[in-house]
Amino acid sequence: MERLKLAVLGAGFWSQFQIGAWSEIPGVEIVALYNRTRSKAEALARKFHVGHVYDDAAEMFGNEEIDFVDIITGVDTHYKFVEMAADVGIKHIICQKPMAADWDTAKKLVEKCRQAGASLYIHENFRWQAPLRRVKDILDSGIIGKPFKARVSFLSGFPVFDNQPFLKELPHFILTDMGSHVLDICRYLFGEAAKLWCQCKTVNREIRGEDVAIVMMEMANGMPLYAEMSYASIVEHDMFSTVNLLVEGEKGSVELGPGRSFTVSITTAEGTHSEKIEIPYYDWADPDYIVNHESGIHINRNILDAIRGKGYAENTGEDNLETVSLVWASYESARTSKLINMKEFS
Ligand code: 89V
Repeated sequence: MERLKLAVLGAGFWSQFQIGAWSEIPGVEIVALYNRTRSKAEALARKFHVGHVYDDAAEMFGNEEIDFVDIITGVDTHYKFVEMAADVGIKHIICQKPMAADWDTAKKLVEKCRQAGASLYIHENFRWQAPLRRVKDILDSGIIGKPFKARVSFLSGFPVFDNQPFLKELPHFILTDMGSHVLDICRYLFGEAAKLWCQCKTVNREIRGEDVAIVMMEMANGMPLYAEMSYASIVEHDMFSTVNLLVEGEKGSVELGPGRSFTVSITTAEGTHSEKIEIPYYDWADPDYIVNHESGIHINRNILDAIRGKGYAENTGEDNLETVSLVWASYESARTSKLINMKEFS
């Protein structure tokens, strides 16, 4: 199989896990690594045997033969690097979530790739977590019947700011960081939302943005869905870095949790059946984030297959824009205390 040439932009906290995930997939060669601070790129390149290192992205694009890029830089630089890649004619561009720091830039970014004829993929990995794939299979199997309500929760007190200090400075934190994941999971499992209402709070006074949000949705099929997310929770079963959920259907229910037990339970009139989803160990992954880091392998494989023309990518820029619209509609609702009709949100 011909190996596709990948250039990675960014050598911060998240890059080591994304590169680790690429290292598990045959058919990819990371030819170059760019980072603003060269020494960080050099250290990561040594660890993963990447041949060329740059601290000038334009120089990298000029020198290297590249089939696709993976942009894992700070959110404020996503547009700049996506644009740069599209302008040099790269046809497959992966960008870390959230794709942009605000709604207008997100729309501009998707439009830029559309005009350039480049396929944009957003690295929205949570929906690829193995326990969530299992829940989706169970829902699709019909065993619990038609779902009539659901709750999706992320409640954690994990010191996320220790590893990613920039999260403390974000003017909008919980919905851009975790909401991107939680709301995308809601879409993955239950389709699009028709209406939503949101309330946000800041509990931790050391951070700039909010760290708690609840989003009440009416899905397009009429089902009510309660989504909650918090980095201020002191709870018995911390959920970092996955979600817990309960879906009730006409013939039973399915539950994921408690906490990070990766246990999926199906309850019907016959009783409850529980199964624990085993997550393999990888030496490049952080055990605290294991289910999250492992999901990177699945999303990367899905994107790679799409690049090779085998199947379709789930996380395209256009698809992810729907998730981003829920994030910003939630902030709008929290700001105005109003119910948002998604058809009117643009
Ligand atoms: O996956 C992420 O977006 C991370 C974390 C789950 C740690 O909040 O920022």
